Amino acid sequence: PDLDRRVLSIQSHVVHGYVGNKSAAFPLQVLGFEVDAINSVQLSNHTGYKAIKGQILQEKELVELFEGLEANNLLQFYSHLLTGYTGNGSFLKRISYIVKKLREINPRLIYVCDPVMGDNGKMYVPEDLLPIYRDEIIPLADIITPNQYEVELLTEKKITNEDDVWSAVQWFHDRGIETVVISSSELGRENELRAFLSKKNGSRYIINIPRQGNGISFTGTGDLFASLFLAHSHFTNDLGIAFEKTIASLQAVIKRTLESMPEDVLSGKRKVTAQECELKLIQSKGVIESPLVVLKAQQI
Ligand code: PLP
Ligand code: PXL
Repeated sequence: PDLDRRVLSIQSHVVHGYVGNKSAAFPLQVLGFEVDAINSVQLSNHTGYKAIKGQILQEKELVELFEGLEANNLLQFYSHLLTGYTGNGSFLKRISYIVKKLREINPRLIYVCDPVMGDNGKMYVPEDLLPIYRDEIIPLADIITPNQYEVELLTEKKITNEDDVWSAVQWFHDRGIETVVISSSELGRENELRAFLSKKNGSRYIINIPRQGNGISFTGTGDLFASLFLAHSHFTNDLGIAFEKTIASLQAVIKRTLESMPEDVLSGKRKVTAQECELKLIQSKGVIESPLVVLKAQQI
């Protein structure tokens, strides 16, 4: 009965804080999914801190873990594959083998790909990942959740207005992707972000999102977005609703995180530390279980 809710999630692990699997697993579990995590790295903390220590999972080690699952006939249980931050090309290429293998075993497998490459005009993974995402990984995905910058990298076109957005999403649909969600863009009005969703069948939605917290930027929000959207899109065929619930929980987590910040940070007297920006995910369990939708999706 629960066979339809088991995610293989290949993402980062951090000891302290919430990015990658640490950001994705808890919300998925709260929403009723089994999460089988493969940690693509195990680091002390995310890369925004002044020091980073830890280990990177090598492609060969990924293959070993996957072979162990296969040897015990455990691959049959996956309803979803979720991938995020990947730091090296051969590791990423191996993910295309993993998708194909899982889909051979379960033709209904949903692959949610967050093509994590950068944000705000800056790439934070090696450049050789871009053609691998574009040519080998993206065409295998059912759902992708890039941000504006990642869309621009993949399509090799700047996005400056809404028409550009719909041309870009069409580029992805032409490559077979059913659902494209642009998790954030700079196209909103002042102090707003704008997120977009497009289905291959033509349904399109926009949500305008007020910026919270005076330019404080959070890490792990994109990973949280992808996990929430995976879960909510599983429970309804109305992707406008899945989109709204995803944004509702995400905004509530950010609000809860801001509420915990010291006064001198909130008033702008002192620069916020990486640690103070860690998402208050556990404290947000209630709003993950039962999102309260305030920002409505506008259907285009
Ligand atoms: N930060 C905020 C405030 C958001 O509203 C969203 C998405 O809606 C994101 C981050 C996720 O975007 P990204 O993938 O650029 O992290
Ligand atoms: O949220 C993306 C991400 C994933 N994994 C690691 C990171 C980051 C962002 O900084 O450092 C290790």
